[in-house]
Amino acid sequence: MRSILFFGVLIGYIYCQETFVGDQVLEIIPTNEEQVKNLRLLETEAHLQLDFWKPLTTLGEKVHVRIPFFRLQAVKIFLEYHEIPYSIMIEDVQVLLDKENEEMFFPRKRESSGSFNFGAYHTLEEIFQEMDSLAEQYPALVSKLQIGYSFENRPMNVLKFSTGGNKPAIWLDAGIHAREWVTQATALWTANQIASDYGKDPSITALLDKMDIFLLPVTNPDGYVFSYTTNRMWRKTRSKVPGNICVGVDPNRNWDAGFGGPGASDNRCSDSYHGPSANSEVEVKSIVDFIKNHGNIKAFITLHSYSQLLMFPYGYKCTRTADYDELNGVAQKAAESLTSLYGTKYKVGPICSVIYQASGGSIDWSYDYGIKYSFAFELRDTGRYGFLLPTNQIVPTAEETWKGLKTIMEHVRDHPY
Ligand code: 0X9
Ligand code: ZN
Repeated sequence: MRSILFFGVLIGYIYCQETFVGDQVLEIIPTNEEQVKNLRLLETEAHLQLDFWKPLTTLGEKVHVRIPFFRLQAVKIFLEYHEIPYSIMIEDVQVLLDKENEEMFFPRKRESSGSFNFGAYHTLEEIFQEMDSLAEQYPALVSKLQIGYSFENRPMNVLKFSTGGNKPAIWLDAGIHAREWVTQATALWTANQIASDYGKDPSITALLDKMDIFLLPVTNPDGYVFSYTTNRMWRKTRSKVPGNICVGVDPNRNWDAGFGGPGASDNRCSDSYHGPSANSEVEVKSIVDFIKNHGNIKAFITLHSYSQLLMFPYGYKCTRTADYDELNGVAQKAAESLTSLYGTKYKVGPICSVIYQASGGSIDWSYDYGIKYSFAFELRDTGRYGFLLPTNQIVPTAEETWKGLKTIMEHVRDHPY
């Protein structure tokens, strides 16, 4: 029975899913300006269909790029001709995908207890079911609200953790980029943790006695479904414009913060396309409206992967905010606490210096809107698996991230403004 099921799934997968057989992810570290220049050239060659997992920034900074199998030879010849050193980070992307699929299809539910398996990547439906079940299980603390619909009409489901009334609140979202699967999974684990810690963990109890938490585990539901069913490497939304072949907008270039500036693309086909106008993506607009209507959000935290970074504004410009010292202090403490669990090292700093200049990002908007405690995490790993983090790392990632989140939340709780 099991094997029939397995082959059924496998055949379905072969026929529907885009394959990445023979695709490699290369790590390239440019060591002089000439190499940077040549890499920029490579970047602009759309026909090569290069997928920059970690884009080119400056001299000495790592670049991670997935190269389709049929372009591999040409790209390697180019790199060798220009004496640009590279190494193979992932030998065959499809091998990792096959492993992920194998892990996914069987142990999604713990068969004996029937309870949710947090150490697996779930379908959107399963995630929504688990959110409902948390609200059922903890009716005095957890409720579900819908803040809007995605482009393809999927609900934007938020969990509210509240001991009553409308208190000042913390906003937490994950999965704005579809393929960053460990973030949606971490958010769900976190939801369960918050609910079960209330009344047991004095720190979370004190937090929830003073503040509410809003958690949006799947910010880009259309993209998530598409990455699950069709193209595991999908990043953007799935919005369509009539007459245009390229689908989707990078929802983390679509916020009204330096919109259309450096680090965003005006090419519809690019993975960092900013969209026709700020808030053009209904998913982004729904969050903006919710935050504005709420009127009392004190922290805005967003989960991305990968790279192991804890960042704060700005990304659209490279100047320090007035709150640099405080935000840097909190982030350092949070990263220290995160590292204390399993030794996972994080880099801390403003987006522009830690990762790259990028405009239209969510936490820049939230900060400029007046939400001082605005942070972005880039969860595990640093490239060994990249977006294809094995399922056995989901729970450890969530556990360590929780340490960091708690440190930030405690600071927010104890520093009202
Ligand atoms: O480029 C991004 O949007 C983020 N990196 S990712 O690899 N997850 O795509 C960086 C986010 C920085 N945050 C903002 N620009 N607000
Ligand atoms: Zn991201």
